[in-house]
Amino acid sequence: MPMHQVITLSQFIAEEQAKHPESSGNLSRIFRDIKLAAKIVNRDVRKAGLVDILGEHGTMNIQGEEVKKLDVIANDIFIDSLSQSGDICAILSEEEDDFRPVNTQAGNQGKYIIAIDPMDGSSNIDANVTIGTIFSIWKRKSPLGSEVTLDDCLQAGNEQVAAGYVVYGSSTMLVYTTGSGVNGFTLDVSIGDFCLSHPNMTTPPMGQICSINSGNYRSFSEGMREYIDYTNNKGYTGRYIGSFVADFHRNMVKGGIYLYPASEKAPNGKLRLLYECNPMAFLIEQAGGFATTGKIRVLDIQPAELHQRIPIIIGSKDMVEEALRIAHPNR
Ligand code: AHM
Ligand code: MG
Repeated sequence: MPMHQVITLSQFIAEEQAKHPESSGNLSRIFRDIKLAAKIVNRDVRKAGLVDILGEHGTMNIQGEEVKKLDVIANDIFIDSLSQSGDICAILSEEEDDFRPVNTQAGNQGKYIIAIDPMDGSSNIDANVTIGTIFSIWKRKSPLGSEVTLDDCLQAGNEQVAAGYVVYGSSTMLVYTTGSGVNGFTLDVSIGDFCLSHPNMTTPPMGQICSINSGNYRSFSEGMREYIDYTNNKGYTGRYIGSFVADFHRNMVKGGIYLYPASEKAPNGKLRLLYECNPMAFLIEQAGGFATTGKIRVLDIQPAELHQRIPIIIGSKDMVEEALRIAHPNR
């Protein structure tokens, strides 16, 4: 693409905003902060094997500083950056027990709440495997100026105004939706900016990839075991990285299905509704796919607690329907 045709994330967001003159620009400022945090985390991910970052959380590095693990570093970076703009009133992080009210000194004027999984797939960090960051944004219900409440934080996924992820893979990409399609931006390290590389992303209705931890096969329900047998007989390709962002991104691009069902070990599944499932469900629906627990559309769930886990089946529409038909015939 000739130089003059490059569209950066900031330009793209400004152009999108210009289409909605009534918008206040708050979301654009939040995206500016996400972009900055993603670039800083990307820098740290790219040197994750080096001494300052590797090592057990709590031990000292050779400069006598405390070593922080990458998931703790990513959490700190995103929280610091997102606390800056004044547009956010609370941050929920998968790394923290409770929600964190921010901008309280500025009079609780933030309109938005953001949930983040700062470092998804963290068990893969030490093995140099693709990891990611996931985010989900919605509006508070309580009046501006008042204290943010738990009720503000526990809203269904269909209330999201934006969601996205950053995937730190062989290149780093930021993919997001604000409810009018999905767009992907690749970090061009030579200019230090995210550039539009995947406009209007859609997922094929049918694919060939099935992503599931089949090590849990024996503790899945009979229906789920039957579905896995079916996919094997059909000759689907098994691909499972164990980083949700990476598995999701590949499947969205190529067509596929990701499942983390209930098992004996994880009776409610493993993935978290607010930090992982809702944002990815919003993205996949915007890309033409679907996400369900097996019983209910993910985006329709009323959350009961901040760290709620749910079973999830997500991906290409026809593949999700196929899985529902076989694994959950009586839903
Ligand atoms: P994390 O947020 O602590 O990294 O946990 C979530 C991860 C997902 O990224 C991944 O799909 C899943 O856990 C893998 O779990 P398992 O190792 O049980 O298959
Ligand atoms: Mg995660």
